[in-house]
Amino acid sequence: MNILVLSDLHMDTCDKFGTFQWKEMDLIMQIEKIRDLYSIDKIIFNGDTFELLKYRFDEIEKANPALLDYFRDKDFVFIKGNHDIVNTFGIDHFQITNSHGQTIHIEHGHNADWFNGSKIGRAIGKSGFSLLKMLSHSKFMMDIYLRIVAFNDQIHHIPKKYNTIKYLTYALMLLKEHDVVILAHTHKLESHHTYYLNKKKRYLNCGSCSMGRFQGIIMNTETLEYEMIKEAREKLAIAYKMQYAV
Ligand SMILES: [Mn+2]
Repeated sequence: MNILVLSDLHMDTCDKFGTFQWKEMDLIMQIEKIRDLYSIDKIIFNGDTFELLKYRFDEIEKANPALLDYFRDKDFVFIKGNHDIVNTFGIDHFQITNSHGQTIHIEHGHNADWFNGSKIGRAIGKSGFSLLKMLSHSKFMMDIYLRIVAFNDQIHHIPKKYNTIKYLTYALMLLKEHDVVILAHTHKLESHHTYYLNKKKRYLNCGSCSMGRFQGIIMNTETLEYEMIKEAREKLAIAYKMQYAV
């Protein structure tokens, strides 16, 4: 089976504060192109598909109706990330065992963070998210919350992608049990190989499809051979211009 793992689309309403920066039909065509080219059997969205910490789901849906339809029609797998945890659909992780008994473990990776990965952090996060869930029923309260998040975003943070060792450490722990671990969350494409008890281990990070980029991992689940896709938005724009003469 060939799988395509994509993540961190951070789908939003495509306003000036958003980081999705995809025209929905362009993204659908890009996914379909890869699906045909590599004979993909399953497409796995490894978390943060939706930017639900800044936008309401119905707002995102209204701005991207074709993409939401596309997601519903096809046999896609959705894994939860920290930005779409308030969403009701999506699973915590996804595992595949091939005919050799090798396992591929796919999860978003935010459990490596203190906030999401420790008992206290999780408790705070859990109550925060249940509060958010309650708020999301009230448009008025949600609007206030979204304004606070937008303000908080302007305060400088070191992005996760500049400190990825934490996630590599977390992946190494998972690799004691699994042959392949695919995380996301850092927005950095990565691949590392190592050996444990005479078995080859692979940690991959599928990068991000936000900001109009197209990054991901294609893997043959039997041979564990993989390819990393990295297409810059400029290159994609040129390809579309040539293909559709726009
Ligand atoms: Mn994330």
